[in-house]
Amino acid sequence: MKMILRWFPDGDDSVTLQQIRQTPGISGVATCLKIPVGEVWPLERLQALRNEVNDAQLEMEVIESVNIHEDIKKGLDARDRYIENYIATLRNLHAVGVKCLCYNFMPVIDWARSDLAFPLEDGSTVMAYRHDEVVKLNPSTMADAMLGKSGGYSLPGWEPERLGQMAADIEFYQDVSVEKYWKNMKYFLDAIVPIAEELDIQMAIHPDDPPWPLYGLPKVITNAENIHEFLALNNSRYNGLTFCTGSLGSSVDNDIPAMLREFGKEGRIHFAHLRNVRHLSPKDFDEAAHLSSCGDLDMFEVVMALCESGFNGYIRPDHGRMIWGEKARPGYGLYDRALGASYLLGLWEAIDILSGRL
Ligand code: DNO
Repeated sequence: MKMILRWFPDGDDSVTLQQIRQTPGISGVATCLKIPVGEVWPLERLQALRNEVNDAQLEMEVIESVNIHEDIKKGLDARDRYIENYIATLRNLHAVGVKCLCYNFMPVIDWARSDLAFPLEDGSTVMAYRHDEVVKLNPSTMADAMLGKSGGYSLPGWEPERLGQMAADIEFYQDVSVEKYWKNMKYFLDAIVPIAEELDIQMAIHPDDPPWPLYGLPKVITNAENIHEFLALNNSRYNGLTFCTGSLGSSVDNDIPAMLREFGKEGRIHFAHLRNVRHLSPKDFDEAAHLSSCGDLDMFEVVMALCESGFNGYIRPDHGRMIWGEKARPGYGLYDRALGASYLLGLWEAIDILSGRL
C-alpha cells in the first residue's frame, strides 16, 4: 500500500511538494495536467511534471484524472477520435511511469455540493450537500455557487471549458437511458482496457458523487449492484475502481466495509479515497474529518477491510476540512488531509501488526 496526497501543479495549489514530502508516510502524489478535455496530454509536459515531482523525492505513479470527452459518454460518432486521443495519452502516461489512472464516467457533472465552506461549531468549514438546495440550482447557478467559493483555485470537474455546454448537455441526457449509457461505457472500456493491460496501467473509475440521480442524468456507479455490473462490462483486472468511501458512503444504503471486502478480494480496487461523512438525512450530508468519531463511517472497519483483502494499491486521504485558518482549494488544504493521512497510516500499521500476530 502506498499513501499519497492529491496535488495540483503549475501554481494552482496552496500546498507545496516540499510540504507533502515532509508529511510522514507520504510516498507520492496523485496529480494531473490542465489540458482541455479530449486532447492528448503531451509527453514533454508530462516529463517536466514527473521531474518536478521526483525532484521533491516523491513518486508520480497516479494520475487523477484524465477526463473523458462528453462525446464518448454520449456515444456520438466523434467518440472514436477522442478514444484514440485517450489511448495516446495512456501511452505518454506509461512513458513517464504512471501505474494507475483515476477517471470518472459521470455525465456532465463530476461532483456537486451546495456549500464548499459550510461553517461547523468549532470554526472549521467543510463541504456540504443539501439535496433540496442542489436540485433548485440550474447548471449555471450551480457553477456560480461552486466557483464563487473556490477561493480562486480551479475546481476539478468544473473546468471553465465545460460550463458553457452544461445546460445543453444535461438536456441531451434526458433521453439517454441507463442501458444506453452502459453501452457507451462498454464501448470505451473495450477500446481502452486492452491498452491499459499492455501498458500495465490500472484503470480506476471514481464512483458517482453524490450516488443518486440528479437533474435526470444517468448515474451508474452508486452501489454494490451496479459496481458489479460495471466490472462485468470488461472482466480484466485492469478495469477497476477508485473506491471513494466519501462518495459511496454518502448513501446510507451502502455498506462500505462489505463493499471494500467484496471488490478488494476480487483485486479490482486500485486506488482508495478515504474520508468520513456525516449523514443529516438520507440525502443530506456534511463531509467530515477522517476519524471514525467525526462521522458515520467506521474507519477502523474500512481500513481493516482493505487490509484483509490484501490491498496493495494507492490510498489518499480524501477531502479535509479547512482548519487553523488555512486558505486553500476547498477540500484540498494541507492540514486536515495531513492529519487524516497520519490517522489512516496509524490504523493501517496497527491492523497490519495485529493481523500478523493474531
Ligand atoms: C473530487 C474528486 C473528483 C475525482 C474525479 C475523478 O474532489 O474526488 O473530482 O477526482 O471524479 O475523475
